Amino acid sequence: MATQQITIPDIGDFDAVEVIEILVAAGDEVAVDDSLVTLESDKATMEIPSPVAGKITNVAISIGDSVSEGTYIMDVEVSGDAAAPAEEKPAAPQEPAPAPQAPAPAQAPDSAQEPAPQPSAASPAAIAAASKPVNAQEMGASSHASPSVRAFARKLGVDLTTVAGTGPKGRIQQTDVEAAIKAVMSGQKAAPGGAVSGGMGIPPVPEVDFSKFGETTTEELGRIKKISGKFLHASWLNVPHVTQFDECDITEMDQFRKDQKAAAEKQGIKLTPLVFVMKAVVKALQDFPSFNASLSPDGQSIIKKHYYNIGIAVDTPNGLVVPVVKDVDKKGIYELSQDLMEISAKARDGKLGPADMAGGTFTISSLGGIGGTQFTPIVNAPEVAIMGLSKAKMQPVWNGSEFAPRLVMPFSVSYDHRAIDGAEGVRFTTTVGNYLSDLRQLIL
Ligand code: CAO
Repeated sequence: MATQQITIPDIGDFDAVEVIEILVAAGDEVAVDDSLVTLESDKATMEIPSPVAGKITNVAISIGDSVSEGTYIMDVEVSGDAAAPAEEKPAAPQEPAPAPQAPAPAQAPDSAQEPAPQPSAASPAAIAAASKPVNAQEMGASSHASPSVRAFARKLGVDLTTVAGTGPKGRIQQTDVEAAIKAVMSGQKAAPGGAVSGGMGIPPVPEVDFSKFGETTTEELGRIKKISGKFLHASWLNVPHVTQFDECDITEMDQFRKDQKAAAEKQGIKLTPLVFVMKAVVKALQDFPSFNASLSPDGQSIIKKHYYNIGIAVDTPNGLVVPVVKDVDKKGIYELSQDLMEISAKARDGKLGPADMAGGTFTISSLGGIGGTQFTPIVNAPEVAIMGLSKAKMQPVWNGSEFAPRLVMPFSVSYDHRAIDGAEGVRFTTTVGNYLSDLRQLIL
């Protein structure tokens, strides 16, 4: 066994660089390329790897020392054949000097290569990362940590900008990263500005004192907004959404609606396009059962429902509610209009009970009475799809020989991509559009 003196290899243009971390102690076994010490200049942090495998027998430097190329830092009792006569090259590393690891600019691509930790309600590591998206340069600029600590943090998905360093000059050490993870696991996660991640594993929005910029007033959110907000948030985070946009020609449908309007009014019923859409949607749901379904909680099965209860998003002074019209497949246009009028009135009067809002299989959100061209509704999970209706407009449409005035309604369907493929998504919207363009198909 030969003892080899380890010296600082060629570290480029750096001279008199401070030792900020000693990563080994006498008695430790090291392999080739294991990091021995961390150096920090005013421009970069770098780790010095071991050129040989063996056992550390002496550490000749202390934290805070200044070192340059050739400075003797420690002795290694070289194991096996890797041993080389130390006296041959007493003042230099045995092997061609490995380049110091990652001075600052090199850290950026290193961090950038690894995908940023994905927020996940289920992953404690991702919760630890909760703060703001990790930007490699930002990390380099704002967090004081050695490459090995950065690598450790990256491995566990911890954003170093959220970790308080307890080392010299606020340097973040491995123990700080471990403490940050423990804090998250025990529910004490503190993010910058005192904001709390809410356990959702997503970066919190920074807290801002808006009154610094002008006068403000603070109003508490209404009860319904608070409740629906939680559901929307959960759906937004859990459901991989895709929104398919489409449009359909409802000229004939609307003519039929107008033809029926007077008769309907005599029965106290207001016919709007929505009820026709409900019927067309249910027919399409029968053609595409994956849209009238839910995923099992473990995500391994799809539960197809053989009943057709359509939730209708209703705008009320207190917020959004989604009462459910039951058995739409078994009801005619008048009965559906009656149901719709009743639940809308109940919703606006704040008189909906839990049973009125339970059991939906698919939701429609209609903004067509207000305006807009297209929007991306949020799936009403655990349902897997939702339709958004926008305002129909008269448009010139080419019919093969001339432009004809047609009433065209834009609509969209957002769906859970785990349950529904893109091709299925557009087949569904095309089918709904075809039914709405020619209502006769609904009786086939
Ligand atoms: N294109 C053109 N006109 C439309 C239309 C469309 N897609 N949809 C409705 N209209 C017309 C109706 O025909 C009616 O006009 P007339 O009085 O001349 O017949 C007018 O717009 C108003 O309709 P309405 O909104 O009262 O009735 P509706 O059946 O279309 O909708 C309801 C009922 C409860 C869905 C609706 O009142 C509502 O609350 N919509 C908002 C839903 C919402 O907020 N969704 C957002 C959820 S995400 O935040």
